[in-house]
This record gives sequence, C-alpha cells and structure tokens, in this order.
Amino acid sequence: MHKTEKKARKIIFVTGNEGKFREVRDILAARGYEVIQNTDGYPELQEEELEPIAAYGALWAAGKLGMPVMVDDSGLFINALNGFPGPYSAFVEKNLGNKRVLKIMEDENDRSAVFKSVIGYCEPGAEPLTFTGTVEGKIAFEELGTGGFGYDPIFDYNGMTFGELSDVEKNKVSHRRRALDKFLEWLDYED
Ligand code: ITT
Repeated sequence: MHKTEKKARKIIFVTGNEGKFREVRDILAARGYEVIQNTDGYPELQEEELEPIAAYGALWAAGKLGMPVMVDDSGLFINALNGFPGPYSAFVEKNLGNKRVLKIMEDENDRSAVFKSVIGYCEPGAEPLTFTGTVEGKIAFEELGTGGFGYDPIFDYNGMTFGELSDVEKNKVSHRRRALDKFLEWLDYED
C-alpha cells in the first residue's frame, strides 16, 4: 500500500503554523512532492526532547486520519538559558514574544542558540519515524527583518537574522531544511 502512496508523491502535513507549511511546501515541491496542509492538530506530549513529541503526534494523526502523515515539532534552544524555551517555544512566543525573550537575554554574553526541527512521519499501523535538523546561531540584540516567522527576527545566522533572509535563502540552511533532507533521503530510498 505504501508504494502507491509514495507514487502519488502527496504528503499530508498536520500543522496549524502557516510559516512551517510554506517552508515545507517549497522545499518538498522542489523535490517533486506535493504537500497538503491539515489543520486538525494533534496532542503535544510534555517532554524535554522534541523527538517523542513529533513521534507521538505523527502516530496519533496517522491513526486518526487513516493515511500517512508528517508533523514538524520545532523549537529554539538558548544555551545561556539552559535550552529555554526549547519544547515550550510555541507557548513562549505566544505569551512573551520576541521582545521579552530579548529582555531576558539583555545581560547575557553567551548569545549562542540552536534552532531544532523534528519531522515526525507515520503510516497507519506502522511505527513513527523522526528526522532531526539543527542550525546554530546567536540571539540578536534587537529584532531585525520582517521575513520568516516566529523567532526568525532574533535568530542571527552568520551576521544576518533569519528574518532578514528571503524564504529561499532561509530554506537553504535552516534546521527545517536539514531535517527535510534526511526525510527526503529516506522517502527517495523507499520509492
Ligand atoms: P504546529 O504544532 O501546529 O505545527 P506550532 O507553531 O504550535 O505549530 P511548535 O509546537 O513546533 O509549532 O512550536 C514551535 C515554536 O517555534 C512556534 O512558536 C514557532 O513559530 C517557532 N518556530 C519553529 N520553527 C521556526 C522557525 O523556522 N523560525 C522561527 N520560529 C520558529
């Protein structure tokens, strides 16, 4: 069965985040996959690591929809804050926002941070798989740029924030791109 699914080269992506969807759609389109957004959501486990959250979400959504699905659980891990906001990134973005994060970081000399994206993929009745991508950068001192979404304006990668990059430029180097490269390697191998 999953051979037929693969040949259709359509992938259901369960996410309510338009920014993630846009990036995943563009990256996978370039490799011949059509990504269809599903906004039904899934329960997010409370875990310190993103992998079990993505794995459970994909398993749950595949069971509910009865078809292969992917999810993307991601987060920003700031070293000076012991990895905060990490798995709480969505909550922090919604309730504090970039300005408050910058405020917390005001007196920190160690600005290093890691963006992480974990793609969870599951076919009904099978075990979920995860593919992890990371990118290292620095927390900027102010919000810069209007591109991307979420934490992009405060994540400095080699002297420019992700918010200052076009989607095309961000998609060449991002944590999401790196996770999707691993996912694509697996998908293409399975074909
Ligand atoms: P779904 O769970 O519906 O996919 P979400 O926005 O709740 O969407 P997460 O639980 O994975 O997603 O939370 C990740 C948070 O980190 C969220 O606030 C995102 O906006 C932010 N984030 C993830 N990837 C990002 C990126 O590439 N650039 C900037 N912020 C990002």
